[in-house]
Parts: sequence; C-alpha cells; structure tokens
Amino acid sequence: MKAIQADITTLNVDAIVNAANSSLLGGGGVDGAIHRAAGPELLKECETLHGCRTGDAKMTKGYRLPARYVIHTVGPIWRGGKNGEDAKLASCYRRSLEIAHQHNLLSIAFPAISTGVYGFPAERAAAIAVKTVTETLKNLNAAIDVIFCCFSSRDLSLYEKLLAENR
Ligand code: AR6
Repeated sequence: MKAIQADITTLNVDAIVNAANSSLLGGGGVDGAIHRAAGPELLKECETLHGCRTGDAKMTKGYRLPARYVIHTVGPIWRGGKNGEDAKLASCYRRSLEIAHQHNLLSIAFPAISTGVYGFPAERAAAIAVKTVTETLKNLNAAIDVIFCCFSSRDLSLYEKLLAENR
C-alpha cells in the first residue's frame, strides 16, 4: 500500500477505480477524466452494465487508458454521516478489491471515493479507505499492490500519515 499524488488516468496499473454514479454513464470529477482518457468505447461498455448500486462495483476494460481495466464503484453521497455513509464507503473499497482478486489482478489504484462532488469529509474517508483495504487484503489473503491516488497534496499528506500509523 502506498499513496502518491497523480492524475489516476496516467497510471500504468492493472486496474484503476472510478468514483462513478449509479448510472455508470459518466459525470464530472475523476469519472469525467477517466471517460475522456479511455475514449468513447468505455461509455459503450458501461451502457451494457445497467448501472450499479451504491457500495458495489463493476469492471470494464480500460480501452485507451494505460490501465488494463476500470473498476467502477459508486460511493455514498454525504448526508451528515448517520445514513450508513461509512459502511457504504467501506463497501466500495472491499468490492473493488474482491473483483480485482477474482480476476487475478496484481495492482490497483483508488481515487479518494466520495470526497469530491459527493461531499464525504476527506480525513474520515481516508481512514476508512486505509482500514478497509488493510482488512480486505488480509481476508482475501491477496498480494495486490494498492495505490491511493491523491489529486491534492492535502490528500496525500492525510494518506501518508495514516499509512505511517498503520505500519
Ligand atoms: N485523478 C485522481 N483523482 C481525481 C481526479 C483525477 N484525474 N480528478 C478528480 N479527482 P469526485 P465523488 C479526485 O467528485 O465525490 C462524478 O460526477 C477529487 O479531487 O470525482 O465520488 C460522478 O459521476 C476527489 O478527491 O467523485 C458522480 O456523480 C476524488 O477524486 C460524482 O462525481 C473524488 O471526487 C461522484 O462524486
């Protein structure tokens, strides 16, 4: 597990995770960036998936991206924290890793799911991300290289602090 500051669309990994919405038909933020970089074939494949529930994930090919696959997950919209947001966010990380493991993928990069347009507090989300990934890798007995891909330097320092505490 490591954290880096980068544009996730540039990463040469087996899979990048998309912070999508339940339609899986594109949007702004990291979702928009991934669709632009992957090209129109990505939307075509997404149209065959018939959406995705909050907390779940579905995989497509990566098309023009350096990443081989995109795992699309739907984070919760922040509504104050008492509406199951933590569990739904944890489920996004867990389901994405389960799918990567099922397909024998060895590297995966996550954006900070739900912390943009969906308003989830960044620090709370990062703690859930690190904890859930640690637990899931252990439960799956999987040696997947996990990258937390931070867009801002502020997010990067949050993750670096958590990962240092986790060692
Ligand atoms: N690479 C890495 N991280 C990025 C990139 C990038 N190219 N672009 C943005 N981020 P958001 P959400 C960071 O809003 O909160 C979309 O419209 C960003 O700084 O992309 O889960 C979907 O269609 C933030 O830290 O996703 C949904 O409707 C993080 O990615 C909705 O937004 C997530 O921000 C999902 O909202």
